[in-house]
Amino acid sequence: MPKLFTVLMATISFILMACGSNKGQVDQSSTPAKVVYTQAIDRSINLNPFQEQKVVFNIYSLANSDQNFNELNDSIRVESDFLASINNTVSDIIIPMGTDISILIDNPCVLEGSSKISALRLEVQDQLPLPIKKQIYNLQLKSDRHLSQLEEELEDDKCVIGVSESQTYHKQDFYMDDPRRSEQAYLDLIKAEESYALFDSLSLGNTEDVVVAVVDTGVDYNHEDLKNVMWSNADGKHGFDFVNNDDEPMDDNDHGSHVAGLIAADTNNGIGIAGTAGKNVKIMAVKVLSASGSGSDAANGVRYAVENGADIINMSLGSARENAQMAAALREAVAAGVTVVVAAGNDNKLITPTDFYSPAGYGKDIEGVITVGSVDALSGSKSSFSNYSTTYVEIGAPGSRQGTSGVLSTIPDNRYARFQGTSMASPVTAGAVALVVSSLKSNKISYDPALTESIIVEGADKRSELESRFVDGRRLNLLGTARVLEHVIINFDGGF
Ligand SMILES: [Ca+2]
Ligand SMILES: [Ca+2]
Ligand SMILES: [Ca+2]
Repeated sequence: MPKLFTVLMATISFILMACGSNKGQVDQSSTPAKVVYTQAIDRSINLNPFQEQKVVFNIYSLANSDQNFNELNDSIRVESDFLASINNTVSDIIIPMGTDISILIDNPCVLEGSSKISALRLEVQDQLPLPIKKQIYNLQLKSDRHLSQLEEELEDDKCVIGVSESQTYHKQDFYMDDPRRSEQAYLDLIKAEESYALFDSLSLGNTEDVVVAVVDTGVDYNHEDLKNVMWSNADGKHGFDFVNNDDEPMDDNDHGSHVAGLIAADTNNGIGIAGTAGKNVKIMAVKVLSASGSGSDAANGVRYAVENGADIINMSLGSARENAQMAAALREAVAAGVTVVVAAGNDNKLITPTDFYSPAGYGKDIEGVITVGSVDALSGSKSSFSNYSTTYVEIGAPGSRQGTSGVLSTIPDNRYARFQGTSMASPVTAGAVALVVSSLKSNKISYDPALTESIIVEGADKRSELESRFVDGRRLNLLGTARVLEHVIINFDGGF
């Protein structure tokens, strides 16, 4: 596997960071304007929204999850928050036939025969009452209904406490149907599954997609466990190939596909592995490294990702020298609101101002660029190959597994393989960042990459065995991250 960091003429050649070609133009096609709906009610300060109004739909969630909803409500779409007009607009919104809805019913009231539940009566009566006083009945709306119609229909019914969209919760069997989940010890080390229920609740049931750009050797966008998580532009392309100057960033090395799977392999789909970030992530493939794993277009790749709407960039690559072009691209990315996660390098060396690695060395001084070293998925200690520094390496994450050749992820042609390196630790961390960004966006919290970085590092474990290796001995912990995130969201006073 390549170990050399090659400097070619005036350009810096980056190599991938798994232990283990040429110039393109930036594709200027933009993503479609995002349609944004505000929520019908501010749930962050109203713990019992049904006290205020009987029918409370999460309009934002419906807009994001339901194509039919968007078509029906096309005429009242807006392209920015319309908080001021929400009270006038929301009752015109049509809730489509087939929408899964939950009705909170006063059971004793229904048993007395007092309910009039008009249009919804039959379906509700088909469901047996449980031995509780207030019970949620789940059913589907049998015809399109204006929100105001629904409100009117239910207003007089004393047995109806509240109506909303349904929400499906996922418990510890969240991952059970990814057949190779049991081989992913790295997800256990970072308490991934323990964290998902909290992340879900913090997202208010929303599933806000975030886009993670994998600036790497490309991605096999046809892979069975990746094809459904690929980002696409208006032309149906999944990114760009700076090595061959085309818009098909297919992976001809294996490295980028492995990285992509660690971030966002299609989760709970009955196939292959689970991704660290679960469901709400799209992968943008930005190919800057050739089949041999090197190239000089990494900074171009960063700008492509920023200009095309990525929320997060992962760079599992590096070069052993400072580079002003990369430094500038990183600062621009962060200024544009993009969080960048980079690998620390695999030479088991102390990073210093003179033994400098790019982009890893820039994380120290740029809030929003996170430099990641590797720990072993079983022992939790620093991986033997990982670079280290208690100032430059800001967190450790699993990138190896003792007794095997690494951590399991996707590689081209529907295959799976174990690789090890800080190249693997970085995307595991990028997956964690994706969960944080998804929750912040779902809660309409304006954030910058510095906040994202602080949530990741504050939530990390401080391990004594890593004290001399990484800043504060930090090791990624998703459950800790979710708890810090909860604190941030509860204390956020910017409103919706
Ligand atoms: Ca290509
Ligand atoms: Ca899967
Ligand atoms: Ca940093």
